[in-house]
Amino acid sequence: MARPKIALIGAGQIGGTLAHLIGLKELGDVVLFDVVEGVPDGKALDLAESSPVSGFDAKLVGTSAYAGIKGADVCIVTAGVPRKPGMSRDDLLEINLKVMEQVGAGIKKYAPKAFVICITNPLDAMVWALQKFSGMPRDMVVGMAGVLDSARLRHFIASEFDVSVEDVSAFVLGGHGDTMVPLAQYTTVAGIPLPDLVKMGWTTKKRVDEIFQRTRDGGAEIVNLLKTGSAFYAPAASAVAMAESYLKDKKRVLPCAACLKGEYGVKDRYIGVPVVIGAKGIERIIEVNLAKPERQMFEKSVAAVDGLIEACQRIVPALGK
Ligand code: A3D
Repeated sequence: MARPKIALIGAGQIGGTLAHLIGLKELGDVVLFDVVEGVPDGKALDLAESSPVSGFDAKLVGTSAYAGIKGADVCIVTAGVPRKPGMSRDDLLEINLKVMEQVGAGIKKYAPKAFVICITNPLDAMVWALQKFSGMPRDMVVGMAGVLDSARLRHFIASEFDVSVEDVSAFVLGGHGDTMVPLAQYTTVAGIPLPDLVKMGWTTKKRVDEIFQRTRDGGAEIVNLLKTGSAFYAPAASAVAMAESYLKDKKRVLPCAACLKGEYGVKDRYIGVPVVIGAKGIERIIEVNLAKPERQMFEKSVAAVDGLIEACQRIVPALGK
């Protein structure tokens, strides 16, 4: 069977890291696409030259022509600009919306059957716009944010308790921004929920709240340290987990920005919720019970995403139809 074709639209920090991880995991052949000529070709060649040493087989090519993504099975979109210190994700909206218009048209024309993972910020609005611009089925267009936000929380919890990250699971729901909602009762160490660990004296409620806030600020913490650009290793690893679940029909349960059709009382909005990703794309949206304070935080998060969607519709009125 031929290897799957994975198109990476945007060959910057995340795009290059994605290509490397996809090669190392032998998930498929990679096409790196970018508007800056030479960069995708240079990264593809450099990575291809690493393959004999690392011991993986994958065809890696670069292109600045959308025809290069023809027939891709998966498209991962990072095209656009990242934020700088002092900027919020929402400050990127106008410029990245124009980029989504071009990317949506390119995917529609050359890879209409692909499973599309959007990473470009502000995530919940960009993935919504990308689905509209591409006209692709909603269950085949998904946003990466929850896997990353949950991974940050898992890392912080594992460090706090000095236990393996493998034994920590966590769910961070809602929009990918300051209003994201970490769920204490669904954050567990070897199945023991966080509130029980507080009762057992492993930590305090105050400390849990600090860790939750650090998770919400996780992106900004890295932006402030790097000074130029934003996080890329963990975002790339998170998107690869989603692509792998689709390509191998693993049916993993992952928090992703999915287009809701009434679940959680939300319609026609992309928002972070647990989903099952398999060969049919988003195969199921899981509606978990939210306690009152979490439900209120979730609704605040949805309202923040609504504000971004309205801004998109003001810039491109056709999106309002
Ligand atoms: P960067 O290294 O700047 O790469 C972006 C690439 O997009 C550059 O190589 C650009 O040349 C390219 N590009 C710009 N316009 C176009 C276009 N019209 N068509 C094709 N390519 C284009 O950024 P990055 O890789 O660090 O981040 C990419 C995006 O991901 C940014 O919007 C970030 O804010 C976002 N991001 C999201 C998360 C989430 O968790 C959702 C995390 C980290 C970064």
